Amino acid sequence: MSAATARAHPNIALVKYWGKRDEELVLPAAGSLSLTLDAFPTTTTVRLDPAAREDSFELNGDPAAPAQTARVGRFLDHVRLRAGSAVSARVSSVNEAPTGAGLASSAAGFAALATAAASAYGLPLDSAGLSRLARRGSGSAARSIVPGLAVWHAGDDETSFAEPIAGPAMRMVIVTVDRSQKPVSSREAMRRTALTSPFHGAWAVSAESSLRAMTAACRAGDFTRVGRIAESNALRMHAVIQSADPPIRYLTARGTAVFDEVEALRREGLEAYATADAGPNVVAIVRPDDADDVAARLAGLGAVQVVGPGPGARLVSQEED
Ligand code: 2P0
Repeated sequence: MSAATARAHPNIALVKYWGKRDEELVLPAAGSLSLTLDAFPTTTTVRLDPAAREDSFELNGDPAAPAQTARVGRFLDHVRLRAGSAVSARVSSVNEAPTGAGLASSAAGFAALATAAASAYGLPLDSAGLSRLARRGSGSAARSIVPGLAVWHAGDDETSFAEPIAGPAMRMVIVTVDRSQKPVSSREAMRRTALTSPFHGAWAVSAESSLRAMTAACRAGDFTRVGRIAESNALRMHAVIQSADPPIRYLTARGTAVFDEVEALRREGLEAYATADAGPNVVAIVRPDDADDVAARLAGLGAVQVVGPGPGARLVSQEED
């Protein structure tokens, strides 16, 4: 019986992915760029089980919810189609992200699952191939295949994968202001935004131009430009999300207070920029030497944690018959 275990980490985007050009292939409306973190890994084992009639999925020691199990099963169907296999699998996953911090992400989950499943089903894939495969599970997972800074090209099915890009040294200060479940999933909110926001087209055009500017800023090692573009891009994403009908507001007053404090820090000469994903929590982007000072200043607004660049997805172990 073939089995493989892989580990992957979540990522935080500096240019956000919001909206799909193709739902089936998970092709994004625009490219994006992120930092894979050195914290909160997901470790996933895929064990082929010829005796099993269907796939099973256990998360942190308990059977996962039916919708999650079905999503894992659909991903494995795609792997089996490519591998020419009809064998079911037992999947078990351990996620080390604190509940509700917004980091128990599908990015780390599907990057680990893609890496483990490719090995267990005998699909020999390089990093670009694994990134394309992970993308089919969850778009942002394409980026968690890659260590550190990753640029995910919008591309087509063949060319839409993430690859590493050099950039300035940075740390992120995660400020968790609210641990409750988000009201609307990213997938559903993206769909609603694309279908109902009058600004969606402008968002996609602006995201591509932010990505070009961000790529140049990364290559130049220009922390200030990276931070400015990231903050502006994050606020534009939240603006387009809020413009959906019915509206979706992920940022709350407590998160906005973190944006305010980050701006106040800049006025004082401590350079930090803010970003936020599809949830209430905010992340400050800082130079490594400033991380502890910024974390101390933001600690009054939520639970803070400093994180840095982390490894790409990798196999931890493999077993063959
Ligand atoms: C990002 N997010 O770039 C953006 C910013 C959330 C806000 O990628 O439908 O879970 O599985 O492809 O990858 C969240 O989207 O969506 C996301 P699917 P995914 O990080």
